Amino acid sequence: RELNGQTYQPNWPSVDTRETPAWWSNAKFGIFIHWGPYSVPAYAPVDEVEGVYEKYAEHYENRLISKNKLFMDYHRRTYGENFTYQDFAPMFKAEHFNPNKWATLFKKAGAKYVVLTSKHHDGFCLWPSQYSPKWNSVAIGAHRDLAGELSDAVKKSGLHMGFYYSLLEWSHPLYKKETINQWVDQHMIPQMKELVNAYQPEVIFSDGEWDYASDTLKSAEFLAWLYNESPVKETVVVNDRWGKETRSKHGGYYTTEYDLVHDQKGIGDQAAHPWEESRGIGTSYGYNRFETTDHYFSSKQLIDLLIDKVSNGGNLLLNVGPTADGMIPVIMQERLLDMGNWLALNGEAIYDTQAWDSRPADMKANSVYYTRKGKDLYVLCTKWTDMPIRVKNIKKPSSISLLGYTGTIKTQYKGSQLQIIPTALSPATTPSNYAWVYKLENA
Ligand code: FUL
Repeated sequence: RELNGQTYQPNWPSVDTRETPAWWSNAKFGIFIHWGPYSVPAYAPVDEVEGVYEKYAEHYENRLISKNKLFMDYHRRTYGENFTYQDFAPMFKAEHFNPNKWATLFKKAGAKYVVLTSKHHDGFCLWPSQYSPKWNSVAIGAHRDLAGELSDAVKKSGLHMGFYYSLLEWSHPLYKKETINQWVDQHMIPQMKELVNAYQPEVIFSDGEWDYASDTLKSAEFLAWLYNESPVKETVVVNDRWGKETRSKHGGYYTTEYDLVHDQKGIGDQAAHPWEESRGIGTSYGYNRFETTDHYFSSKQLIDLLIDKVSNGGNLLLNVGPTADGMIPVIMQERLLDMGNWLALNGEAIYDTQAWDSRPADMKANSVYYTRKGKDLYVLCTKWTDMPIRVKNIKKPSSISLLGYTGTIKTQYKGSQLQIIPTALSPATTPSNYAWVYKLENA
C-alpha cells in the first residue's frame, strides 16, 4: 500500500521487500548521541583491556551487575560502598542542555539526520514513558522531556530525527526467559509504539537484539505496523537489529560498529543493500571522561572515514557523547565543525551520490576514492600527491575541475587511462586541508 504500493504482512519475507526511503540513502552522514545516567560516571577502562564493549562507558550498569573487579574497585573508590547505578539518575540533570544549540551544531557539521538513545540497555527513558513511569528523565534528574525537546529542535532545523531503542533491559524484572513474552507484549512493543506515536521518528536504530529470536520479540509484526499504520509509515527507516538471527539479513539497512564487531567484514562490498557504520569519535559511545586526545580520531581521520564509507555505498553515523549537564565536549564540537567545513566545499561529492560500480578494490591503499552522481564521477584524494592520479574505466569527461579551485586542471591520456596532473598549489590557495575532490563531468 505504501512505498511499494502494498500492505506488509507480519513476517520477514514481506517486510523485507520494503525499500529504504531515498532520503536516508542520500543523507550519508548522521549524528548518533548516547546520553543517559551513564553519562554521570562517564567511565570505562580506556587502556587496561582490549576489545570494543569493554570500552563502552554506556555499559557501566552491566559492569556493576557482573561485578567486574577493576570496575568495582573504581566504583567503590569513587562513589562509596552502597552507591547503586540507580543513584546516578538524580545526578543526570542536563541543566545546560540547549537543544537548539545542539541542532545548530549538527547542521553546521553537515549531518542530515540525528539519532538519540531514547532508551539504552539500562532502561532509562529520555521521555516520560508510561511504561517506565519512575525511570525516565521527566520523573528524575533533569525533569525534562529530553527526547521530545531534541526532536523538536532537530526537525525545526531541517534535519531528520531518529531514535535508538534497546530491545533489552539489563535490570527489568520481566526481561528473563520465563517472562519474555510478557516483556514483549506489556513493555517493549507498547513502548516502541508510544515513542513512534509521540515523536514520529524517521529512523529507528533498534539494538540489544542478541538474546532472543525475532519471533519471540515480534519484530516483523512491529515493522508491519510501522510500515502499514504508523504516522511515519512513508518515511521511516530501520536497521537490522531485530532478533539474534537478523543482523545483515533482515530489517532495513545493515549495521557495522567500529568496523569490527559481529563479523560483518566485507559488508562494504555489499553495496546492493543499504548499510551504515557507526562509531564514536573516541573509543566509546557514552562519554568517557578518561579518554585523552590520543583516543580521539583527528578531523583528518574522520573525513577519510566518511569518504571510505560513502564511496563503498554506506552511511556514517558518527557518535557524540554529551556530558550529564547537557554539554557536547568541545573536542567533539571541533571535530564536527571541521567535517562541516570540509563538507561545505566538497559535499556535492558525498550527498546524493552512489558507489561507483567500477570502483577499484584498492581505493584505500591508493588514498583515491570515487563516488558517482548521475553522469558525473568524483575522485576524492585523501592524500595530496604530486604524481598523476590515474582513473581507469571511464569515458573522456567533458570537463574536469577541482572543487573549491578556479584554475585549470591539467590532464593527459595514456591509452584509455585518464591521468590528472595535480596542480602545484600554494598553501594559501589549497581548497582544503583534508581531502581534495576532482569532479569529472560526463565521465
Ligand atoms: C551496541 C551497544 O551495546 C552499544 O552500547 C552501542 O549502543 C552500540 C551502537 O550498539 O550494540
